Amino acid sequence: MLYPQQNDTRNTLDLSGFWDFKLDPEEVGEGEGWHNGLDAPRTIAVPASWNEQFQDTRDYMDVVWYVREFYVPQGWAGQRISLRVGSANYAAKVWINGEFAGEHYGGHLPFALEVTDQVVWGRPNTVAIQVENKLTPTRVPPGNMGKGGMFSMMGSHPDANFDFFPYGGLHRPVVLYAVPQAHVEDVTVVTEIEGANGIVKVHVVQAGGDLPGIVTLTGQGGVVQAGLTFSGGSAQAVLTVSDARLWCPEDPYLYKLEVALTLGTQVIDRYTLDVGIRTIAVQGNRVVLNGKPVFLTGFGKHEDFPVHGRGLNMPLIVKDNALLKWIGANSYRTSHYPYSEEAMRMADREGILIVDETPAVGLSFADGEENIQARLAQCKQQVRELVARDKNHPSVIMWSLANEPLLAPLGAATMGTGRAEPSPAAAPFFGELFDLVRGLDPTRLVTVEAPMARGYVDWLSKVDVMCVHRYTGWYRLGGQLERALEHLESDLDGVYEMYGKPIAITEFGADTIAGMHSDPAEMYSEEYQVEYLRGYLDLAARKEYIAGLHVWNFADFKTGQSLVRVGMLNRKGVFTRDRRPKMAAHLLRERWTK
Ligand code: GCB
Repeated sequence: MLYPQQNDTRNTLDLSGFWDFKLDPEEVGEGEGWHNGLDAPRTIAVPASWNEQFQDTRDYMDVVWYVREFYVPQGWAGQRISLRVGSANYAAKVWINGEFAGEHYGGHLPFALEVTDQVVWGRPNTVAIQVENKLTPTRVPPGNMGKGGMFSMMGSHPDANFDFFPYGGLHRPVVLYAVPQAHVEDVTVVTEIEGANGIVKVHVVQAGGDLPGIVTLTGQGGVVQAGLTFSGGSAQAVLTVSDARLWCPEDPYLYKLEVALTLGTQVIDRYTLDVGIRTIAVQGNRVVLNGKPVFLTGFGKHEDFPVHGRGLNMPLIVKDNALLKWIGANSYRTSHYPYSEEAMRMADREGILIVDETPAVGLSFADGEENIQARLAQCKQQVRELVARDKNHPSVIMWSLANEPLLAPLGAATMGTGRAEPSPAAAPFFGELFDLVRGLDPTRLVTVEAPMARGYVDWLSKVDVMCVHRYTGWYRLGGQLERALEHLESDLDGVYEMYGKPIAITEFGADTIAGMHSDPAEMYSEEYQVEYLRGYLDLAARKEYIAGLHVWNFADFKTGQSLVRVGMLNRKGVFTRDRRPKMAAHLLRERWTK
């Protein structure tokens, strides 16, 4: 799943802008032919969530239609044309000129449909996209789970099994793109280090032809080239870069890789890629980048901003990366779903280490085999699509297969009450996902974020880094920081004793209302957030098994309405939703930029 590219052999046409838009709560659109055009539409911006663009659509979770026209440029004649949707949340169906072109299930990951035979030339084309964002128990992530739902307990509205707002819409650009008949279909790059040399292994898939190719790597140390001979549509090359300049947070150096398919001296297709030469591993208690220990500092984040909702917001990506640098963070997790490809490219450029998470948040194992299997099928699809999309980003160091799966019954898992036996269904479920991801990508680390179980869980020893979430001092022992930290220490020592793996505390935080102060510190005040975070940082500094700290959250973010989310916000951000620092941001900066 290559990112569409514009160069001398390929073209892209970004269909971002104003689209016609209409709600279809009765789901009559397909029967009434709305794919040919909308009667009395309103105007909506793409990319963006629909929820905050109008007053009456905030909680709308059903079917909508997006329609617009486009011309195919004359210069594209003879090329293969596809329509690519960066992210349609949740399910999408696409029509071109009234003819069904394809569909996709699952938000956050791109899909492309070849439409060469459906487009017309010399007059406008119509593209219609039906998007639907229902919250159902069999989706990943799930919603409307009834009594087993984590947030339904608090009467959260909309009834999602996670706290971030379930935005809907065309969240990332819709792009029309053209490639030559014989073209580079896929490229996979794996890097290794041998002494001072970088080894760049390139695997290329060609479609629509059988041309020879050439792969060129340019950067510090000069130009390295190798020929590509295809057999059965695929070819490999191994390039050695002497005295390689390695990619790392302090020096995120990117080499330029070009793959070209050639006919004599003519280049028929070319595709270029940024390549960071780096390795990632776990050694003992440490995460090791290029053979050197790296301590993860950073955050869990969200794609979230007023009005845009979850829509691609390029200035915000730039701003957030600048704030990450300012505060001394070297990493973040794409909680709780894959972020935009633009965000991943920015991380490559800025040297930010990414824990790349699938959309599997709020998984339950208590609602029967049929539902569990339905979710497993989607988790597998999401792992495949995520690895296919992000496999070449040097920034991506770890795959996160899920966030807080409820391995044990809810009460037992979260509060330590009742029977806490882990659900037997979770072991084969995650067993399959581990096998799948390790087969697709043996080069990166893998984790499951904070499985909610008490006591030892056998299959968890498959993770490379134990990522734990702790709200001791907030949801537990709130307001009693001293006791909370004592408790936390013995709790973490216990986890380390059980698994013997490096531990990263990948969520810890306290809701904080910007501008609220108290002395002595009390919950919700800026002082309390500072003391809480300082306590965790000090503890982590004493524990050599702790390999990283991700504060929850980088910024305040939109949630559903519930008793625990004042003003529809999770306020655990160290920045406000509009990116103003709270006192805690200065504390982290002081600690992390030293
Ligand atoms: C968690 C979840 C995260 C929530 C957070 C909270 O454990 O992983 O999605 O936002 O707690 O603030 O309650």
